[in-house]
Amino acid sequence: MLFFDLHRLYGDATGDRQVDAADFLAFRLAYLGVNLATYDYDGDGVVNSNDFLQFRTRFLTVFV
Ligand SMILES: [Ca+2]
Repeated sequence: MLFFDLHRLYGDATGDRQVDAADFLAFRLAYLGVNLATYDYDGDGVVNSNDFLQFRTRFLTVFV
């Protein structure tokens, strides 16, 4: 039997099931215009304070 464990946690760019400092570094790069798709929470084409609010809400969250 195949089992696929998929998860989606906004902010977890590294895919380790937690939103931590490494993800914050990636968010900062997105804020500067690098890799926008990962952190553009509202899909408006920019990473700005609205997206940061969503990131901050999940910061230090662990997906179990
Ligand atoms: Ca956005």
